[in-house]
Amino acid sequence: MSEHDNSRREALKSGLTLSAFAATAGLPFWSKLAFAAGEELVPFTDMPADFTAPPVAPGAIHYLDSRAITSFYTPNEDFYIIQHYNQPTVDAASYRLKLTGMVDKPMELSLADIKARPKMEIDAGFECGGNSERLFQGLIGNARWGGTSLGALLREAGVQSGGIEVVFFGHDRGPETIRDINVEQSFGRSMHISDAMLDDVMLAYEMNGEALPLYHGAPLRLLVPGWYGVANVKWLGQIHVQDTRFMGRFMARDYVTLQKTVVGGEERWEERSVTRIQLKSSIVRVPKAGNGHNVMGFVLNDGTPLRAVEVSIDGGPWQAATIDPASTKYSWKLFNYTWNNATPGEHTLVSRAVDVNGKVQLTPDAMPEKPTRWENYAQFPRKVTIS
Ligand SMILES: Nc1nc2c(c(=O)[nH]1)N[C@H]1C(S)=C(S)[C@@H](COP(=O)(O)O)O[C@H]1N2
Ligand SMILES: [Mo]
Repeated sequence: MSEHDNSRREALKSGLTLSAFAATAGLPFWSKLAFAAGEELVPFTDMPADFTAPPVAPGAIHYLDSRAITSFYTPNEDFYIIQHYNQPTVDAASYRLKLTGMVDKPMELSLADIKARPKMEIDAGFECGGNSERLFQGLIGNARWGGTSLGALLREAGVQSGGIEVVFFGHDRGPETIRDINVEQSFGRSMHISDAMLDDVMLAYEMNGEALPLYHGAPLRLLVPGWYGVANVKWLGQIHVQDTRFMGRFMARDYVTLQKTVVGGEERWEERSVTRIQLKSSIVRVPKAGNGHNVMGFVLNDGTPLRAVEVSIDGGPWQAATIDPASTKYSWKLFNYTWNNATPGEHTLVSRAVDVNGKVQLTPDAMPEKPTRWENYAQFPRKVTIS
């Protein structure tokens, strides 16, 4: 089976519609377009001239320069990095994953035990829940993750009745002040048991075919495809099943979206933990292509199949963009729109994603009132100058 057949099959599996395929047939893959030799990028005039991504450094966060996205898989060296405490070095040889709480069979698994379990691999892209226009969407990446099923492990351990919440603790720790009380706290996130049991949730020890790098949670992290990055607990040390909601910082205080909404006919300020990725696309690069231009970007969401990605130039009609056929259910979807006859001067370019349920990525004006900095999924108009 050729590589093309393979990616086509993957994409069909992911539910990309056949018409999206018909549209891409015979066109070069997005990634090949992006790699065109001697490619010249049109400058974004909405971006500071000196905008650069910082080099990866120990203990620091890292974001990428979204103009430089040229491959379906983000190289491990450039994948964004966020941690709220330290970056613990966990010795792989003595590593043990503890499974505790409301299970019939508590466990302690070595890395070898985990690797001996059936292996699964998934392409998944995600962004930090705080990713935004400020960093030109640089807190983002897409990788092939290798690991083993969380649900299968939980089933083997036997979750007891009443066990409704699965909590994931990392090895990283830091000081927290909670109502004037100082404690040293571990990074922790949780999921409802029904989400934790979903087929695609995995304990990942590989990233793009390499051992999981230190900065991304070596030797083991949780990977929840279709969810914001915060769900993917790095340096995973303990999984705990309990019968109450977990109220740690990253579930109950931080990464909580505050949004004005109507609850049973009453207007309320809803406080909601950041979970599934909201439907979002963004233009990130505009290279010259022969006599025309390519308008390139990405789509992320929770894995719901897409109906279309569209681009509008200077407020004109929405035009269908081509989706990279290498895309899979949970990967990011890179897209390209071929822009012909661009006239010299400044132009406004914007993309929007539409899913199979007819959900359309919102304009900034149509976004719900949402004063926190989480979940920035509005359409992002970009400005370029054609010389
Ligand atoms: N243990 C641990 N896991 C963590 C975090 C953390 O601070 N500690 N940060 C989370 C957040 S907020 C994000 S966005 C992702 C980033 O994953 P990456 O650094 O591999 O891109 O990791 C998540 N997992
Ligand atoms: Mo994050």
